Amino acid sequence: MRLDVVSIFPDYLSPLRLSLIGRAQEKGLLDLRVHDLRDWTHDRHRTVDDTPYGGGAGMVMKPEPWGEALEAVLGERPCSASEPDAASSDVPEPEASAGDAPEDCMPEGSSSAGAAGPVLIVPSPAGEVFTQAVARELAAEDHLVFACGRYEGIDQRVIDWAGERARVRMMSIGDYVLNGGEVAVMVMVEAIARLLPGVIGNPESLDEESHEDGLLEYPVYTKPAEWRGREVPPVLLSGDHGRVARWRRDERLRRTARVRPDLLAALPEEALDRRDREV
Ligand code: 6GU
Repeated sequence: MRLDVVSIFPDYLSPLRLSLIGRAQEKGLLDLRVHDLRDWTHDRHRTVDDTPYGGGAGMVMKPEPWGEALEAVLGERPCSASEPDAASSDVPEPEASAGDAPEDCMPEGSSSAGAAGPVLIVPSPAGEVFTQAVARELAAEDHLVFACGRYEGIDQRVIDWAGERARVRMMSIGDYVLNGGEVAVMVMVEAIARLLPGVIGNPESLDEESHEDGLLEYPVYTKPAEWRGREVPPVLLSGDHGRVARWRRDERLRRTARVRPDLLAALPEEALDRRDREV
């Protein structure tokens, strides 16, 4: 998967070089590129903001640098030989003339069949809420571009213009306000990248996680069996896999009812059986 992030604080994104996401990049599962918006300014002060039309507090990000930045990262499609995909190396490919990009690499107008083009994600507290379901949708894409706004946001015309060359999604990570999109992008990239095949060592560990099936996860325990007078629930030491599974499901149901009754209420009818309803 190709990921581009445009920001006036590219260093903010450096934690993405660490840990599992960093390793995914080394393994070629992820091609993450962070760009400095100011590289697309042309004045001496590398200006990216200006006062809002109509007045009011704060500053608005100017459209010109964003237009050039997005032209560069949305247009620059990984359709030549740039995608690290070992499995496809034995598939015969029509000879690609190195250097000149084929015209079907541009997502303009009627894009070629199959290639849906990049998704542009604009982090904003005014966006739709980023959920595990959205993370799953985005994990199926080939190319995501994140446009990090600061100040009061980006001139709306940039978003409208981008909508003609990419699928655009304004995304919020929750009902609170951050100073800019960078931290939200870190959150989204981590949530998306861990769903890509090969990023997480044991993919079964994804199945019963909170927010995958609408229930929160069960509490977990490890050795020692007694710690500071507190014992591990005996059922977990019983070796009875059926009882363990039932206990874990009960704990998930109880925990969800206690801390997130909204999630329980949103479950489809068939998600709970008669036994579940007795908990
Ligand atoms: Cl994506 N951006 C900002 N600035 N604030 C937020 C947010 C995003 N999501 C929640 N709050």
